[in-house]
Amino acid sequence: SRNLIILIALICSMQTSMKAQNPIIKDIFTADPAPIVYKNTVYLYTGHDTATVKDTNYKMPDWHVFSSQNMVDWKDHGTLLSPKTFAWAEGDAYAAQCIQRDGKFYWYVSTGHKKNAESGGGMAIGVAVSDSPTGPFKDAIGKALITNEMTKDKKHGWDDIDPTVFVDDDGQAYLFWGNGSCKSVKLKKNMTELDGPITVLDIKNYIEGPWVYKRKGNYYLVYAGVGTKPEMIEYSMAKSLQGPWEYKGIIQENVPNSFTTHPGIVDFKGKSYFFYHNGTLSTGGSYRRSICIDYMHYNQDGTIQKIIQTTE
Ligand code: FUB
Repeated sequence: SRNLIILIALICSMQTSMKAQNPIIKDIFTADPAPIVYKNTVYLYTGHDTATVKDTNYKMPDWHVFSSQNMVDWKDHGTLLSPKTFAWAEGDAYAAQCIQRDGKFYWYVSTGHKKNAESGGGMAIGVAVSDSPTGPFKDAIGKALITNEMTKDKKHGWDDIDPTVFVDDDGQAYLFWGNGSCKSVKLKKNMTELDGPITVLDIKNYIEGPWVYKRKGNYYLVYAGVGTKPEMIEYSMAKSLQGPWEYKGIIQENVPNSFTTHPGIVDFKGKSYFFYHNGTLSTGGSYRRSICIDYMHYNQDGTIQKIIQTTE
């Protein structure tokens, strides 16, 4: 029976060591998670906070990619993209998302636009492309895909941030983005040209950070919402991407020690995972954020159960 006790203790300790600890990345500060699954591996595209504890604004010089086969061990592939990749860009590397289509990886990013003939500045959306999820990535079109000038509901110079791209079952691709309001436009099959007018969606409590996907016939728009300040993760559902979008409530309450949060969602090996960021790493904060993961569960009617933040 002593051997049995030792065996049980061994199994328990193995299970504990298989659990990821939140935040999942501890050696640098990461924000704005955007996961995809490709060939049995999760690739996680992130922003990178480098502000000091005294800074009162973002310092985000580049984007990183991490990968994992078990959601526990994450390999850092390093800095695979920065605003310097785009000749027209300058400033910070805000939220981004990479998706795969027809063997190519398109990494949509929000960053500052230089003042030039194409834009008077402000935040813009660009797209980089690669044959591999870990690069090398290059500017796909040599100019911004969305500039501040192209969107009519200009609330401020940085409303064109936080791109998310979704390809529907019929092959039509859509770009969603925006701070203050959620905007949408169709993309051509080449993923690098707009294919129609920009529309503004009517989404309750929307602030920023949209994440769009489809599951069992329902479209989901998950976003950082107003909740009570700081931000919470809220969501709306629709039967068509053209709407109407029905507000469904809060998925996750505001996160510790950060006034922003940002959703990223994937299904992997039969489970649904919810990625977000908070400020819980020691010396962390609103400009020194860290990515976390928790399980996500759906109800029979497709609505999402509230996610309790864990440290494991
Ligand atoms: O990381 C910079 C900005 O903060 C992102 O673009 C927003 O979504 C918020 O997380």
